[in-house]
Amino acid sequence: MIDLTFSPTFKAGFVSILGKPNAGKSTLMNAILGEKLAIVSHKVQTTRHRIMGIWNEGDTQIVFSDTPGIIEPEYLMHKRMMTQVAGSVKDADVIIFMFDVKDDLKEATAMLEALHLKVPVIVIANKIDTLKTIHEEEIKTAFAAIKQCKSVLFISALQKDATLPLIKTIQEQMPLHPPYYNTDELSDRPMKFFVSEMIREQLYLLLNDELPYHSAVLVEKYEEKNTLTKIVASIIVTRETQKGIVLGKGGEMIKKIGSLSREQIEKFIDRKVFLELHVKVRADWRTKENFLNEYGY
Ligand SMILES: Nc1nc2c(ncn2[C@@H]2O[C@H](COP(=O)(O)OP(=O)(O)OP(=O)(O)O)[C@@H](O)[C@H]2O)c(=O)[nH]1
Ligand SMILES: [Mg+2]
Repeated sequence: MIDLTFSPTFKAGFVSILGKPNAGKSTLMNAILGEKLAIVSHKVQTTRHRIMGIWNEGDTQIVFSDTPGIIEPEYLMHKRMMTQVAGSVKDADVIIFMFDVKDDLKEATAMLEALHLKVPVIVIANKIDTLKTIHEEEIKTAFAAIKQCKSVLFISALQKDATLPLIKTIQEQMPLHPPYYNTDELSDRPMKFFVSEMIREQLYLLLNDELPYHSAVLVEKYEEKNTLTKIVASIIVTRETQKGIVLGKGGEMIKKIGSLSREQIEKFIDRKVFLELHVKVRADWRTKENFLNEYGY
């Protein structure tokens, strides 16, 4: 139910965060919301879904969408990821275009231009903590040449305070509109989704090379018991050899994945969790409609 007691001066709108993989989009959304909604890793293509994070304060509601990094799709799952990006662009009142300040500037402006955006764009040069000198004027001039570009901000998404000027800039662009979601809601996604993401995050953090890219997580059971929440989930991989790696010697790896995921889930839901993990092999799940549908892509 939407709260209808909002004032006529209420502002609300959708803001999509776009950019290359690993730019820091999920880190930024988490910093803005002060809550870890989106998983983060040092690897590219961590985010696979559009995840809404709802920012409420006073007479403003900003519905952020974290999105998968923009890539040239190589298989069906990638195509579905890019469909999520396109959907978030269609809804947006404002776009945040984020790039790593170490990235090639020409490539970054070319990517933004290729998106042919119709709404105001706020450009964020992220990870300023990683460079000694930043050529701010050169970057500003390059983006000023793009019509929709309203401003360029230089931040480090790792620092929470960094998001304050951004919020102010977005607020100026928000249209008068009643809230889209209840003002106490934080996301559009159900708990099961966050649970599967928190397990997937551990795969990105603990497993090397290709494995995270061949994996999906499916929550099979989510039951609230009296004193704890019981969760049964499956880690899906594409080959038997990968199953062996996920299990590890004597089951060491799956134990580690399980206990680290459980810690994260307990922190998130503020309850004790019993987590049971299984590993399943589904060859080519990333290219098969039925599996992608089943796994939420
Ligand atoms: N040094 C530094 N690292 C950052 C900053 N912002 C993000 N990172 C790191 O960059 C890596 C990628 O961050 P993510 O937030 O997962 O990036 P993303 O754009 O969501 O990536 P995809 O989901 O793959 O598209 C992580 O290791 C972050 O900790 C920053 O301002 N400074
Ligand atoms: Mg991400």
